[in-house]
Amino acid sequence: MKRSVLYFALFFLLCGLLPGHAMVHRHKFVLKDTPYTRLCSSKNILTVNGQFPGPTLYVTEGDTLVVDVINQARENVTIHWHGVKQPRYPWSDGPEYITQCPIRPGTSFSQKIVLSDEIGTLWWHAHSDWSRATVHGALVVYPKKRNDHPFPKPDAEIPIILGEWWKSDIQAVVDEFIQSGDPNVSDAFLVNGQPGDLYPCSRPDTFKVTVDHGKRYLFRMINAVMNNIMFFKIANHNITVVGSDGAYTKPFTSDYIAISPGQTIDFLLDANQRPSHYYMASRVYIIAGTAGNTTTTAIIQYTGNYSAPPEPVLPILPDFNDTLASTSFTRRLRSLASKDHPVDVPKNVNKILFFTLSINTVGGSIGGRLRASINNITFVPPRIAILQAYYRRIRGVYGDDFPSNPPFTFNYTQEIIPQDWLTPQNGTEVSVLEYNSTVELVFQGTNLVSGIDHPMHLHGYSFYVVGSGFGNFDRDRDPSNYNLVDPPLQNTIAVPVNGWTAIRFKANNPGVWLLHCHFERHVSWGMEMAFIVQNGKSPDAKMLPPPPDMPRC
Ligand SMILES: *[C@@H]1O[C@H](CO)[C@@H](O)[C@H](O)[C@H]1NC(C)=O
Ligand SMILES: *[C@@H]1O[C@H](CO)[C@@H](O)[C@H](O)[C@H]1NC(C)=O
Ligand SMILES: *[C@@H]1O[C@H](CO)[C@@H](O)[C@H](O)[C@H]1NC(C)=O
Ligand SMILES: *[C@@H]1O[C@H](CO)[C@@H](O)[C@H](O)[C@H]1NC(C)=O
Ligand SMILES: *[C@@H]1O[C@H](CO)[C@@H](O)[C@H](O)[C@H]1NC(C)=O
Ligand SMILES: *[C@@H]1O[C@H](CO)[C@@H](O)[C@H](O)[C@H]1NC(C)=O
Ligand SMILES: *[C@@H]1O[C@H](CO)[C@@H](O)[C@H](O)[C@H]1NC(C)=O
Ligand SMILES: *[C@@H]1O[C@H](CO)[C@@H](O)[C@H](O)[C@H]1NC(C)=O
Ligand SMILES: *[C@@H]1O[C@H](CO)[C@@H](O)[C@H](O)[C@H]1NC(C)=O
Ligand SMILES: *[C@@H]1O[C@H](CO)[C@@H](O)[C@H](O)[C@H]1NC(C)=O
Ligand SMILES: [Cu+2]
Repeated sequence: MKRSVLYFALFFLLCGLLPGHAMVHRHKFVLKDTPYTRLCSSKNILTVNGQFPGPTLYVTEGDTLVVDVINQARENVTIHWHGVKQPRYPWSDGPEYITQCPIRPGTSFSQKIVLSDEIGTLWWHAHSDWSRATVHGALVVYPKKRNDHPFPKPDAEIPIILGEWWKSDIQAVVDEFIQSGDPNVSDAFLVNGQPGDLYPCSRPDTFKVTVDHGKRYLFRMINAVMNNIMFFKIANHNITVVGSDGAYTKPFTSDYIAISPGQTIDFLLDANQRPSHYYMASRVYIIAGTAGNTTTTAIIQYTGNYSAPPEPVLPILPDFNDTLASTSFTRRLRSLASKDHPVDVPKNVNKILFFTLSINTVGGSIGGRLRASINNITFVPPRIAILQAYYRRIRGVYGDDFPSNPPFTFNYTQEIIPQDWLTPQNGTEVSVLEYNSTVELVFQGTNLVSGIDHPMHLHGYSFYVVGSGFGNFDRDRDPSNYNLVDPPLQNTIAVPVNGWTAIRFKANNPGVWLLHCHFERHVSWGMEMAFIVQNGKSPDAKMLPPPPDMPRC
């Protein structure tokens, strides 16, 4: 009897079912072309398991996922786990030709996704060409003790994924855009895959959330849009932001959201208004041009017996070009920095990097073919993944001379830029960081060709956003205003147009990690680079070996 109890306990222990024990979850992702109809027309899109948006995965803090990615489509694909640090295990991170070669049609790759301290909302998406337009989904990370949130317990939770729809095949859009200047703008923005009431042929499928008066809802918002920071607002309701990028934030109340592509925002909605139907709406923030007529909507619908208005109330979003609305929302994000959720901001920096972010042209004239660069280097993808070349010491794939500073200092935000500064250099360079170095990286937006915000995303890490401002970063003046007390912990941060943002992180995750703008067109133009974080001395500070089924080039 005693013995069987022991076996029983052992069984549970081994299965990881005892509370506090990390679980391994297995999933299958089948990539295939699937017909979908939007805006009155049908086309085949690349999906995971036939779903658009793709499946939501649920895990608990510290768990591990094993996802068998099976490519039954006709194109190369890779999958990235956005915001998962993958300690010492860059092999499953996903960016094409950085950490892996593509998963070719008819082949598969079993990806191990290792969570550590991430908590809240993250996501996954394709990281090859523009296939993330339709290949993406939410990754929800619960705290170890379910409902042990540092905010009031929500009665229900709702993932909200902002996306985009092109009537044409996405590959055709990319092919055309590589030949010409700017990509065609999409034909619709989406909430959870649906354009909403304001677009043709969309009304019956508009996404609806039913709420009970007096209850509280946790919205897990992901910006999976390709090329735009988005404004979002719910009519007649304030919201309380409680998390971003897989970390808690100090709660704050706002009547709108600005969210970068790549970023996630968790917020609470108290259903405390007159029972009715209300729109939630989202549209682009852009500094030049026009937003066009692009508002995507979903509906908050109270339960109960009342007469609903003929149309839900539409919220008034910030002006499409309201830079202050975008940057001031982002600047309100703060870490909890509480006893239970302390911050660990690096204080003594021993590696300082200063990266300019520019739009460029080939041939040096405005109107020439567009490129983009970091420190004046347009990234040229290698033919073999950098991680594999690094691990196997294959020479000639990349250089390790990525400059810590731009080639020369000038007024980066000045209005008139000499034409002969506009052409960048090409390169496949990495920046090498010693294990455990404490890094400060200042992004400086430039006005080359034209200034624009850049949502910068770092793989393998979360970083503290210690400061930001407009104009040129001033090394003598600006660091004294850094927030080292409760800076937000992000993996994606919008560098303001013609401004700067300073981040800090400790390089304690060895591997090859991509840094890039999360505007897809800027990546296509070359706004990316990679870090190699060297191994430390102790065995637990070294990269783990690759899995046997690593895709080959
Ligand atoms: C891009 O837009 C132009 C103008 O509307 C159109 O003629 C062209 O077919 C579009 N290209 C793709 C790939 O959809
Ligand atoms: C575009 O504008 C028209 C006219 O104002 C309006 O009826 C339509 O709903 C708008 N569509 C979107 C997506 O904003
Ligand atoms: C939202 O917050 C603003 C400012 O805090 C306040 O003036 C307004 O009354 C609030 N609205 C609702 C619907 O609670
Ligand atoms: C809803 O309210 C109306 C008027 O207040 C009433 O006539 C009707 O019976 C109610 N219906 C239900 C299902 O309670
Ligand atoms: C935004 O655009 C409108 C219309 O194009 C213009 O009148 C306004 O001055 C712009 N606002 C800003 C802050 O640039
Ligand atoms: C840089 O250029 C901007 C825009 O022309 C100007 O406002 C600013 O004063 C200049 N800064 C310096 C340090 O010259
Ligand atoms: C970028 O590099 C090219 C080639 O060396 C040079 O001509 C150009 O002036 C540089 N531009 C800037 C802004 O550094
Ligand atoms: C960089 O590569 C592009 C082609 O991708 C080429 O057109 C351009 O001339 C190259 N620039 C330099 C400075 O070599
Ligand atoms: C790295 O830093 C941590 C503290 O932040 C320290 O505990 C560890 O010993 C350091 N490791 C090395 C190899 O320097
Ligand atoms: C798919 O990936 C393989 C391996 O890297 C490469 O040789 C091939 O050119 C890729 N195909 C396309 C269409 O990019
Ligand atoms: Cu950018």
